[in-house]
Amino acid sequence: MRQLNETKNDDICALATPVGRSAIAVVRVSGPNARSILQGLCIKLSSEIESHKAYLAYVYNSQSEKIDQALVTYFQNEQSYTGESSFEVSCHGNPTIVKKVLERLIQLGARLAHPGEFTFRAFINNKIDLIQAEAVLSLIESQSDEATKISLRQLDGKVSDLFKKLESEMTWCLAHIEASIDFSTEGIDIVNDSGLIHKLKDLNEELNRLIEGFGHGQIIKYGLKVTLLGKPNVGKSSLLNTLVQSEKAIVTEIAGTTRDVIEAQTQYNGMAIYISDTAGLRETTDVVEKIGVNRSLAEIKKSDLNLLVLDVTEPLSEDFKQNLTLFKGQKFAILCNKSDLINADQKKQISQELAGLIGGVQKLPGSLSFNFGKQVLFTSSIEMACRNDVLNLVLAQFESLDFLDESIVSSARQIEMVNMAKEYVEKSIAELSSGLGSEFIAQTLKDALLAIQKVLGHVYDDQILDRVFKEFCLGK
Ligand SMILES: Nc1nc2c(ncn2[C@@H]2O[C@H](COP(=O)(O)OP(=O)(O)OP(=O)(O)O)[C@@H](O)[C@H]2O)c(=O)[nH]1
Ligand SMILES: [Mg+2]
Repeated sequence: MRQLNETKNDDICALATPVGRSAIAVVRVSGPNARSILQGLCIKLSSEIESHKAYLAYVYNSQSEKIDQALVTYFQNEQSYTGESSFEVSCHGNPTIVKKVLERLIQLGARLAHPGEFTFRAFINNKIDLIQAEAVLSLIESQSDEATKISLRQLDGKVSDLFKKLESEMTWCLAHIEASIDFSTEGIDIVNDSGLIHKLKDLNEELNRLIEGFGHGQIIKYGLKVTLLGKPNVGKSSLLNTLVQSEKAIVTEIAGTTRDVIEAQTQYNGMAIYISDTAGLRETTDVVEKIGVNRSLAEIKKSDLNLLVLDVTEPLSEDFKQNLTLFKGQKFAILCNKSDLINADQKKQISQELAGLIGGVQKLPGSLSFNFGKQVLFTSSIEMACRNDVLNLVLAQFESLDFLDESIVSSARQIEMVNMAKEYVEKSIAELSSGLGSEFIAQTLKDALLAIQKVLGHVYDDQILDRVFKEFCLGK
């Protein structure tokens, strides 16, 4: 990225559309001499061209021969994507035409741009901050409607506003701590430590919210992973097939049919949901089945949600209690399957029994929190309503995902910095509470502030720029 920084006064050009044949290909040019390069490319174009207006013009080579007829749009300084003088040529999407246009632009003094260089210039010229630069990339790469919405919110500056607020509040706290070091500072009312602690705790809460939101953002971006677990023969594979509407897994009345983890995907309410069917959990001496059971257990930790499946025609066993403890610290729900085989009274009886067992498990130290109404569902894999009922239950465990108007951080770089800021804010709260010297607390807070400034790109170095821009495609 040092290279981009050192050559930021070059005129750059690139094809902005995919390589190959297409109706139209767009070539972009940006740099201090963009206007004169445009005049050199389209020699018949009036020198009076206005910014943001499309002109139909011929594009010429160095021998003044026509290369193509194209639509050209000029963007003057500061009113362009890059923040510098630039233009776009929409020519016919023939690779030989594109090649000739680029050759001509290079003759006229431009050079081929590096990947992400246009967005880099937008950043350097303060058109966007680093959050927005990353949003450009994630918007191009979004794979679902919901993921696109997150990227758009980042691009339009909502997330940046939040970070700017954090930056200004941290600066305020820092100013007050520094003021108490230097008593001669005038014009600042020194707040007491408890006032500062209160403010820092609010900041910490906001950082925590961002960290939690990151988890949700990842789910929206990459889909939700759900695993079906339970004893053999309870109907896990039947449920998988019903949920993904395809005969993915083998179903038989023999206990121990599924040996491997079988994954299939479905879409529901705009969300991608990946469902894993697993080998039934039981003690076994069968070598292959044993491996399968271990794989089932390994899936638990990888899942966003575990669904423990029961067969309602079988008595609730000790196994159930044990299986429930496997989900410590994780989201889970219970499917009481084969409910087509029992009547309403039996359902009621099972519910009561289940509530008692769960109550027992919850009394254990460090136990699971459980909402009976929200986390237990009677299912029948052979009934029509099954798919919707189960998938609604799944999404209900992620209700906060509906808060899409919230600002979500979705890049690994950003969340690393947020975690770092949180660590320092917590440290500064502890330091303030223990009455440590203001000089030390000021240093801790400066580190927190630096982390937030790096997210926005208000402070940056080559390493940060490299991380943000190296993933970009050519022409962006
Ligand atoms: N009546 C009824 N039968 C079901 C239901 N779900 C599954 N079954 C039957 O139960 C048997 C076992 O179903 P599977 O889906 O293979 O069960 P599993 O939990 O995957 O079993 P393993 O792979 O052995 O762990 C099959 O005969 C299914 O047809 C249900 O909701 N109602
Ligand atoms: Mg199975």
